[in-house]
Amino acid sequence: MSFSSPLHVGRPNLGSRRRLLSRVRSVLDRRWLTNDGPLVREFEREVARVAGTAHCIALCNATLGLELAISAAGLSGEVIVPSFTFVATPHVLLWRGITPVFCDVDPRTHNLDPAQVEALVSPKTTGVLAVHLWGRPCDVEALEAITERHKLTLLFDAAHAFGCSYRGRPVGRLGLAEVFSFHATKFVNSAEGGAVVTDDDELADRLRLLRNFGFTGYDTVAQLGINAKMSEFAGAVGLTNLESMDEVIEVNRSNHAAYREELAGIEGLCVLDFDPRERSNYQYVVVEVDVRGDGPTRDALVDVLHAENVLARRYFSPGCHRVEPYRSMFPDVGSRLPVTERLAGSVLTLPTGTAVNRDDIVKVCALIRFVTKRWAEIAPRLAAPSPGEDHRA
Ligand code: T4K
Repeated sequence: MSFSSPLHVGRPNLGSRRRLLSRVRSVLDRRWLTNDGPLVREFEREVARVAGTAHCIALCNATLGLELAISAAGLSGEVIVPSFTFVATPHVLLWRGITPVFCDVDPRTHNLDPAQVEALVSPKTTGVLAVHLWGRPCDVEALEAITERHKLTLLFDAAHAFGCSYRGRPVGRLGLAEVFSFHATKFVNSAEGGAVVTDDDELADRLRLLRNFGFTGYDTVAQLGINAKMSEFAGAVGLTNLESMDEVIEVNRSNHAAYREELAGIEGLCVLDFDPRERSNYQYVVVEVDVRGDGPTRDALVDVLHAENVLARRYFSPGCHRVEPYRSMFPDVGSRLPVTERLAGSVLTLPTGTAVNRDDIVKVCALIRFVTKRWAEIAPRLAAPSPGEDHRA
């Protein structure tokens, strides 16, 4: 049941090679490689069209996108943020000298729990940086009500949520601004890349200045800025991959359905679902492992899968509050994050995307079914393997 080559989470989806190479040739012909080139402009128009926003500011990655968004929005002091996320989310706050205040998530949605957000608002709070984890939108209405009540800025880390919707509205139009990632592992990628989208004209102007050193003209610099520009080569990859976005969503949706079908009825395993009334990108296949009786833990299951070349990931373990520098800064914060602690120890993500086919999924699920069902026999053999013995099915 083992795979001869590794099955990855995050294998890039690649669009038409012919169209990509033709775009790359056009970049070389123009000798215009970066700095607001025509392909990046076209990419921005396309992303803004999908997100339904007035502005899209393309950047070299989402981490800088988040950093520029919090800077352009004028955040300072404390910002409320989940710990159950990729470490880039709190890192950008600290990088800007802002204290991340970790808040627990809702066990059902894995997104910020609005009631707990409100309880953490202090006189130093200037904003909430919420994450649409796995592409499933936050409880935006509740977060909007809280941030309006306390006059806070609401920003969304939408790194996972390009192409998704919230109550029929495209993700992109929520809060003051939202930030997408187009990293290689995202369902639409520009190799490395990100974008801030917003309807706010002034914020968009500030972001455009910030990403280009603060230049307002040919040789005039009006303010502090940085280099966060997207190159024309990334634009070429992004535009090409955007053209096959709908097909990728269809593959992801069908892979997700296959995992649900093949893992159905396995005790202690639950595949996270997407709201069928919304548009989703199905980028992640997320499984919660709840140890029952003799069943394996999440970590034991991941170890077995890795041994068989199925490189499942423990996103997002152990939770940002448990890694440096946050662990030393806030040693006791875990006590108010019980759901985060539980999810960080029980969630795994399985390979999907266009590099994974139905046969792969059937094999992966058969392996998981075998291991969970026969764990009582397998576990002792893994703990003390005797010569010539292994756990392979
Ligand atoms: N906010 C959130 C909520 C995020 O999840 C992220 C990024 C960000 C913000 C920041 O966005 P960016 O600044 O990156 O645009 C990966 C990605 O690097 C990261 O972008 C992503 N989230 C995170 C969830 O996953 P790692 O450390 O897991 O990457 P790595 O190198 O282990 O690759 C993941 C898997 O993908 C591997 O199994 C191999 C495979 N892979 C990867 C690359 C780069 C390939 O097959 N081909 C490739 O080219 O972070």
